[in-house]
Amino acid sequence: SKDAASSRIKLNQIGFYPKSIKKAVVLTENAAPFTIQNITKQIVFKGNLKESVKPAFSGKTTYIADFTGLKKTGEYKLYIEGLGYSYPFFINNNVHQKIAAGVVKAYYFMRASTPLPSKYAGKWARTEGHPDTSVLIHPSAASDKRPAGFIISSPRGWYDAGDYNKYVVNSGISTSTLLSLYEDFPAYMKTVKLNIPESGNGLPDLLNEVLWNLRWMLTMQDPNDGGVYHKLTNAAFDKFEMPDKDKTPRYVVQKGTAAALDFAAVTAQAARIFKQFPQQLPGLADSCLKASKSAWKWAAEYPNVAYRQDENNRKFNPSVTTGAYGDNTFTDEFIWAASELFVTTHDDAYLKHINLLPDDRMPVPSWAQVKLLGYYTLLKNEGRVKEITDLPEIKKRLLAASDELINGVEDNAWQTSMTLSAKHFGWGSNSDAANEGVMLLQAYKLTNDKKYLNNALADLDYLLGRNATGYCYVTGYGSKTPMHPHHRPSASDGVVDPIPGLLVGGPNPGMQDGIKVPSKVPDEAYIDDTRAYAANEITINWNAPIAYLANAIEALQAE
Ligand code: 9MR
Repeated sequence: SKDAASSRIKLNQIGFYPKSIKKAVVLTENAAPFTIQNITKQIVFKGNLKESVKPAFSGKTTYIADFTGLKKTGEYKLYIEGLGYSYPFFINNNVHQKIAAGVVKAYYFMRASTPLPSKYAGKWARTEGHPDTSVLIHPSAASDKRPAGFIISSPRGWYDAGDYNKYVVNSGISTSTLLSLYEDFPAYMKTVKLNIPESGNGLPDLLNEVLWNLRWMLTMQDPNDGGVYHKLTNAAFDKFEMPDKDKTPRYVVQKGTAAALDFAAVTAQAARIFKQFPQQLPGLADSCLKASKSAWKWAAEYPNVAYRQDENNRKFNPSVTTGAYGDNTFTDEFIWAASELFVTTHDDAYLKHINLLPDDRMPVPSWAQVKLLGYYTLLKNEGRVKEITDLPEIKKRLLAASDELINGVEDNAWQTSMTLSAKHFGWGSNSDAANEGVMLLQAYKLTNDKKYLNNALADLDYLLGRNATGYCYVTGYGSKTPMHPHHRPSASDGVVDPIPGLLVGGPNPGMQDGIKVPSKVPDEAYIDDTRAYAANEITINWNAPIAYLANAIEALQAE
């Protein structure tokens, strides 16, 4: 129809807050006039496109439609003569509330070891997969007390991604980011209802969901020495089938320093949060802290044990070919775990031998780069940890890195931190966009400077449609949304719609999966294809930062 949405008008397909900056980006040839129309096609706002100073990575010039001046709540479309209408969007005070809850609810759908009844899962109801009550010690993990073939129970947890394995390292940043969301915005997160089996038990639902994974993580520690197994996995990735169909043996593999420290960080953080709920969870905080301390002790004794899958596969049977999450540098993990343990215990022994400023790099967090998670924790407890002499320098560096992240954003084709550098477009680029937003929110919390909040919101706008492909990258939300994520249940359940609330990896010109993307331009290198795991998979560590970003922005809007 003549009202069909123009693929050349890109905007956040969910919407905008009355008082927030509102921009669409248009691929066109001139600074034409535009209007915003309500559902009865009345014009409520008029403006002119403005040519962006810098072109997009593709070389194309973009045009910005700024309608910040429109503050009236309602449902609208943007219209440009000759191009047509945009997708519809809303302006209202809690415009991201639904999607923000949805990206947290997504974790429920990732639960291992439990059926998902339709009462909570709707049309995506499924039977239980992977009880994991009978897991084998892999030869790479054999010890005197737990020889190869010894059986442990390690149920619960979230499936990592499109696959059905459970990895401690990746669980670390994911679980912690969700815990931080609660820790930083408790009042708002107490209001977020997820309709999960534990709802109504007196705990905030976000924490109920986190507990599903935390309880699994606790079983990944060997009580005999405090060491933590790197992952619980099938020997090989299984077929595209529903989780209950997989009956192949499950193993826990070699212990490692990264797993121990990420585990120590999460359990230390969990200890101080769950301490607030002694009635509902008697003893849990103490168990977490005990587990954290013994994992820390193990890591101090074995400070340099990398998980090297290829090496193990030359030595042990069966070989294990699932995700490696191999990381060989542990400086950042030590900083993170020490920071969490210090803030929880106030025992300065943890920081004593740690150089908090080993280099001047400020990498946006990812599963392998967790230094800033430690910095965030120290900075948000600034008042309580004054004795840390490096703290002013850490704060200075975080603000400088945030400024650097948004330097030149006004001239940028898409007006976001994400699109300022092609370097941001690797495997899981969408999680970098979200983590950039999270970092900007830390800067905002430290300074109250609106430029950080506005740019965090721009990163959310990017993820929800204001980008080169025009996708709202969260399944089940927006008008143009991924239908074929690389996700076994979504592809095997016979339901047309994928499991909702999942952030796909996003543009990645690397094509490590061998699936040709329509364009190798960094921010266009995306395809909505089930096979494309390097661009269209979903994972718990990519959903966590968008969960933080979307909910934090809702919380800050309400303040
Ligand atoms: O997200 C991980 C990415 O940073 C790595 O480059 C990639 C290759 O090692 O692996 C990604 O993690 C995958 C994991 O190994 C297995 N589950 C799916 C994850 C997302 O693709």
